Amino acid sequence: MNQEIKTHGVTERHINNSEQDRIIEELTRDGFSLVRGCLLKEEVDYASRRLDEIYGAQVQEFGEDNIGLIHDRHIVRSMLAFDDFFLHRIACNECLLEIVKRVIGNNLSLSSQVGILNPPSGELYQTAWHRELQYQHFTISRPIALQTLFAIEPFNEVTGGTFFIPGSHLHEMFPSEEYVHKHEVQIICEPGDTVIFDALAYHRAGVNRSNSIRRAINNLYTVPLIQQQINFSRMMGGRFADDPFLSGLLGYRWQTADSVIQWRREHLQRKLSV
Ligand SMILES: O=C(O)CCC(=O)C(=O)O
Repeated sequence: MNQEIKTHGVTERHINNSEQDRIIEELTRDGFSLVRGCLLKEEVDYASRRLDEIYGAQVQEFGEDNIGLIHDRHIVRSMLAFDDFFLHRIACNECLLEIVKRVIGNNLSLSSQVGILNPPSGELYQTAWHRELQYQHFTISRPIALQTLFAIEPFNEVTGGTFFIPGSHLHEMFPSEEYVHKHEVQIICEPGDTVIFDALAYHRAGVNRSNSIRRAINNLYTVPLIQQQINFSRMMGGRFADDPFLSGLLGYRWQTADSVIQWRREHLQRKLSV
């Protein structure tokens, strides 16, 4: 039991009434929070196998050399368009989706879903510090984009668990080298655990010094002002278009209208169906 914290002259303070509140407080203050046990062991095993299979098919489709040329080696893209498991159990995971909705609102879109197959001792692009909203040096009073990073293998010092700079989503500039060395924090967690983080928080993959692949899955949720990286609704070919939430998540609802008449028709249809 923690000792009660004494304060002096404090008239406003944050009070958490649930575990979800605690995670949201940490996420908004530090820029990231660890959520334990989002997947069962058999789901972790399934995700691991399917990541390798889908990556194999994507490499075959595009060519190993071409994937290398665009620095996309060891990256699996848009798994949910190939296997509903990645839609229902990963993008819509019940441990995380409620938190995402509470923080950025119900109107949201999935900008990208990516599998990362961090190879042993391999240098991935992601080992360099970055924010997911790349080239952006602004901050914002409320989060507009969140990520969920699922550990499919153990994240630790040897496998190269992800590093974060606490509070970096609240500052426009990337900090100094001294600050980074002093304050970077490595995530240590088990398969099935997930880091939820603000897409403006600086992070990087650690270098994998183990003998095996460190797999992870990264989902980027945004307010629908931000364009999707890959058009999931087109890839889904109409599936889930009638689902009130999934039509937004997959981007059906936020498509740019082709004409004024189409825009008006869509709005009329929505009005009439309420
Ligand atoms: O693999 C990791 O630990 C981090 C991945 C990452 O930085 C990213 O996908 O943007």
